[in-house]
Amino acid sequence: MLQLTQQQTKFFEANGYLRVENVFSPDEIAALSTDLEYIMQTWTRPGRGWEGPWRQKYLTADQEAKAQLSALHELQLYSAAFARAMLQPKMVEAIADLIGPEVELHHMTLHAKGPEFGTPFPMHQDHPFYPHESGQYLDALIHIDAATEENGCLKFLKGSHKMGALEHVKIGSPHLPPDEYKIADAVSCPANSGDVILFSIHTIHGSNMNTTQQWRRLVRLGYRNPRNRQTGGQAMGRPGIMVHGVRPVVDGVTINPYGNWIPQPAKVS
Ligand SMILES: O=C(O)CCC(=O)C(=O)O
Repeated sequence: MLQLTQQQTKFFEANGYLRVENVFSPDEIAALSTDLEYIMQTWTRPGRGWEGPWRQKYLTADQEAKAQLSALHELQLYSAAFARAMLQPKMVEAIADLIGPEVELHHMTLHAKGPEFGTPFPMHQDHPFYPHESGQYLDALIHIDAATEENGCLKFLKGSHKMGALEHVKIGSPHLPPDEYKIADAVSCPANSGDVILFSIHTIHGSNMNTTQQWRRLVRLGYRNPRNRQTGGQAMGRPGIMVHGVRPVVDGVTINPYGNWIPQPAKVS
């Protein structure tokens, strides 16, 4: 069943991103929010966020010293509500409309910007973090909290996905040269709690500091068409959960459910 309208699909194809409203119900978000509070108190410690020379361009010395981000990978390992979220039908069907019919989860990551000094993100593509052969890869940002101009909503360079994979500065976290790719040229994409923003692995994006008194909590899920082979980076070689359709046979891809862990042979006494 198609989840997206023709107009939404066209917007995504032209701009490389799309905000889909009310994907998660208030009850679903309340369950995710409660579990996230527990996860953040129990399993994460705020850190400085992404490093690199871009920080001097984006932040004053005081902000640079105080900037805070809490991040954690694979929240589905910590909470059943997040395990359900990765399969949430409205979200997964919207993704299948754009890159399917087969869709495989690649990863899930929390980005929670701390209050008052919530770390910004420099302009970048997600491609250098987990490069794939084609653009048949989408990131989905579940908005646990509303994202606004003041708390650091996402900002996109419209149509930049059409440029394909770009060379990034590899000092600290991969990012694009701040003088060439300016956050001021990007379009803000504020969103409400429960909305999902979809964007291509090639879309250039970033976000400003969170200057409000509350945390800004977004969770990113990376989804690919399983025919799109990964060439390096995070979670390389790890098979993901199929969230839409069935896994096709893909040349060069072997499914090793035990990842890189090789069981030791049993001891014979
Ligand atoms: O959370 C943000 O503000 C930015 C997230 C981002 O850049 C990403 O997920 O690639």
